[in-house]
Formats: sequence, C-alpha cells, structure tokens
Amino acid sequence: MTATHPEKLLAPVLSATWGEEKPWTLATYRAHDGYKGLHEALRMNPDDVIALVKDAGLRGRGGAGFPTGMKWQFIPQGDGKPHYLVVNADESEPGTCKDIPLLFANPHSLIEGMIIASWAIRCSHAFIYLRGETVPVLRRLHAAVQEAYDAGYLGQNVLGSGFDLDITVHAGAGAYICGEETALLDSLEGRRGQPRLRPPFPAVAGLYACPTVVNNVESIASVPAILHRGKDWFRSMGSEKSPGFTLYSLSGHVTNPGQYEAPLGVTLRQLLDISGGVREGHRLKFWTPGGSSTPMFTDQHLDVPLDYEGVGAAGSMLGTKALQVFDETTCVVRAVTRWTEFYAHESCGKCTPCREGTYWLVQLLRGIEAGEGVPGDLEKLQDIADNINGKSFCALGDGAASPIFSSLQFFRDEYEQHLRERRCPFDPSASTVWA
Ligand code: L3W
Ligand code: SF4
Repeated sequence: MTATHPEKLLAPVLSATWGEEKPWTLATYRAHDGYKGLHEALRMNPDDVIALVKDAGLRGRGGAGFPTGMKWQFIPQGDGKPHYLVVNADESEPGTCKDIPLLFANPHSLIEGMIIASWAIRCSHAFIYLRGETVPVLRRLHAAVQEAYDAGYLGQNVLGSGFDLDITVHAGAGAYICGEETALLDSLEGRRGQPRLRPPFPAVAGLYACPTVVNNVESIASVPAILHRGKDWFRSMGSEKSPGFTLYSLSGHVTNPGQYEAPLGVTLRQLLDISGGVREGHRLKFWTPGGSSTPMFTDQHLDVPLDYEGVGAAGSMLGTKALQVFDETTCVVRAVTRWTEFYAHESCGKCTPCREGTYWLVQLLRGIEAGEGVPGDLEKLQDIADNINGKSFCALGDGAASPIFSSLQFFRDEYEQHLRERRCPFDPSASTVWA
C-alpha cells in the first residue's frame, strides 16, 4: 500500500504510514502518535471537543463538504434518547477510491476518530457501514476493532474514563444508493435501502429514529490529528473556508495513478505536475473533480482550486476528490454512456424522474454511440436531464444529470459528429456493441 507525498504539496497525515511494513497494526499506529488525540479528547469536556472540530473548520469528505463540527452540534443533548454515530464506508462513486485504501492501510485512524466523535456526541454504540464487496477490508476492520477492544480503547470504561463504547462493523450488500445517508440507515436497520425524506435530518431522527451523526470515513479519520496537533496546525493548510489536508484519488490516463494527500485548494495541474502527468504522448481531454456525479471539466479548468470556493463555486460540488483523467483517445459519448448505465442500474426506483429518466437517457446514449442517433436526440437528452435535475428525491438523480449537462456544454460537437457520421468516430465497430 503506498501513497504519494509530493514534496512541494506535502501533507501526509492519513497516508503517512502507508509505506511502512504492516501499517494497519495498532503497534505501528501507536508508534506514530496514534491514540494521543483520544487521550487529549478524554481530558476535555465533550462540548469543547465539538467546538475544537468546528473551529478547525473540518468539512465532510464524503462529497458535500458539510461542516463536521456543526453536524455534531446538531445532536440534541439531554433528550434521553440513545445517540448513534454511523460511518459511511460504502464508497461507490465512480472513480472514488480513497476510503477503502485508507481503511485497508490505516484502520486505527478511523477507530480513534470514532471514539473521539462518540465521546463528543455522547454515543455508546457506533457503526461502520462498509461496502460489502471489499471482504479483505472487512477482515482488516474486524481485526483492528478487536485490537482496540483488547487495548481498552473500546468496551466498558474506555481508558478509565467511565465512558462506554461499542463498535459494530456491518457489511452492505453492494448497492450504490446505500451510500446515500438515509438509505444507508434503512439498510442498517435491515430494510431495503431507499432514501428517506429529509428533513428530519439524521441528526434529529436517524438510526432507529434516534439522533445520529453520519460521517464519511475520511472525515472521522481526520479528527485525531486535529485533537493531537491543534486547530491552528489544521488551518495552516488549505484555505479559510476549506482548511486542512485531504486524499485525492488520481485515476485514468495518467502516468502514476494513486492517492495523493495534499491540502485542499491545490489544482489538477499541480497534481499532474508532481505525479508524472497525462500518459506519455497524449494530452488531457476532460476530467472530473469528484467522481462522475460532479461535472466533467476540460483543460480550461486545470488551474481551478480543488476546494469548495474553487471547483465548488464553479457550479459543482468538490465531491469525493476522485480525479478521473481522460486523454484525447476517449470518446465523450462512450464515457457518458457508461456512467449513465451505472446510474440507471443503481437507481433505487423510488422516484419517477430518476427511475424513468435514467432509463431513457441510456436508450438515447446507446443509440448515439452506436451511430443510430437521429436529429433531435441532443435536445431530448437535455430535456430529460432537466427533468431529473432538482426534481428527484435524492442526489443520485442530480448526479446522473450532471455529466449530461457538462458533456453537452463542452463537447456538443462530438455528439453532433456521431449523429452526422452515423458512427462513433473513435471506434467504427461501436455500432455492433449493442446489437
Ligand atoms: C442537519 C440540516 N443536518 C444538511 C447534513 C446532511 C448530510 C450532510 C450533507 O450528499 C453528495 C451527493 C453525492 N440539519 C442539514 C444537515 N445536513 N443540512 O449535511 O448533506 P447534503 O444533502 O448536502 O449532501 P449528501 O446527501 O450527504 C453527498 C456527492 O456528494 N458525491 C459523492 C458521493 C460519494 C459516494 C462515495 O462513494 N463515498 O457515494 C459526489 O459528487 O452525489 O450529492 O449528512 O444530513 N439542516
Ligand atoms: Fe431512488 Fe433515484 Fe429517486 Fe434517489 S433519485 S430516490 S436513487 S429513484
């Protein structure tokens, strides 16, 4: 397991030990200041822990960037109900591959973060909802949780503090929609995972209708270092509104794909510069900042800061920082068709705009890709995407519409070429693909 620590953009925190032998063990984690943040937190009042995370400015790393401390603060206190912490480890967004490597290499950063978060929100039972296909990660998590119990970090009277905490690791059954926080909660409760109406948000009525914090793996794993090294250290990286370090996943037509841990606000150009760039002999055609649910960008956007004021302000969410890079050999229509097939397959079917709309998008796109498109198809694509976006029950619908909008905006000529030439200009045999 390796992560790249480019010298100029150096910010190895979560990935600092990935190059070590057996970085996942408690011994390695402790040798690198592991569990010091927890000792610090247990000396503090829970409300002061929340205030510290809020002042540090940590924002959710799962896609939406919601302030983590604020989410913790929403949990009502003195309400007499159990409180729950649920970690969303159902990483499934196309191109996104940061939480799974993090859990595999450094599971104790998550476990320590969960204990700190549970102390802060007064929770005595926390859950990890893991993408079920990742069986080796499941085994590693089970082993790490057991190590934490054996060391007195979990169970009754954590480190003699009088605080009790259990962690349950749950493996999902492989549905993308269960990464949506409320569908995840339904699934965890044993039901078919489908999104719930919000509000009420999980902070008010979440797991078993009790106040629940749902956070991404990387968000929680970032907490111990804030406790141990302080908010000023965290704020010394990134920008005022998007402080700190984060994991960028670089994939696709690049020389050295992988995880790059750097401050928020770096640009794709900087990341390409230190990672060997687009594969030799080729040039960048398009890329996504945060998985396929964020718009596709082009070489015009190479210097846009990867944070909530840069990419986020350009009509996109930063998303999961899954930087998928495509060179000039890629057919845009083909790439968008594959993504849209994914969304149609993963649509949970609860609401009509997404269930029906993604189906019809796929029919149109497959026709265009195969050279069987007809005049008016692009207007239909736009119209269907307009009827999904903002009119669906959850964010999956908006995510499905996103690549349609941006590809029509930046690469309309390529769609028109497919219609005009009645074939895929990148692959003349494509007309047989769906025969
Ligand atoms: C209490 C309020 N809580 C908001 C909470 C809310 C949630 C968080 C963010 O979708 C996106 C999605 C993906 N009182 C609150 C409140 N909250 N207002 O804040 O909420 P929201 O609705 O802005 O986003 P979301 O539903 O969490 C996340 C996109 O990220 N994405 C990433 C997907 C990533 C994966 C993966 O593989 N890890 O699935 C990429 O773009 O499409 O739109 O906790 O409860 N008033
Ligand atoms: Fe289900 Fe799609 Fe509607 Fe979300 S937008 S509730 S995934 S049908």
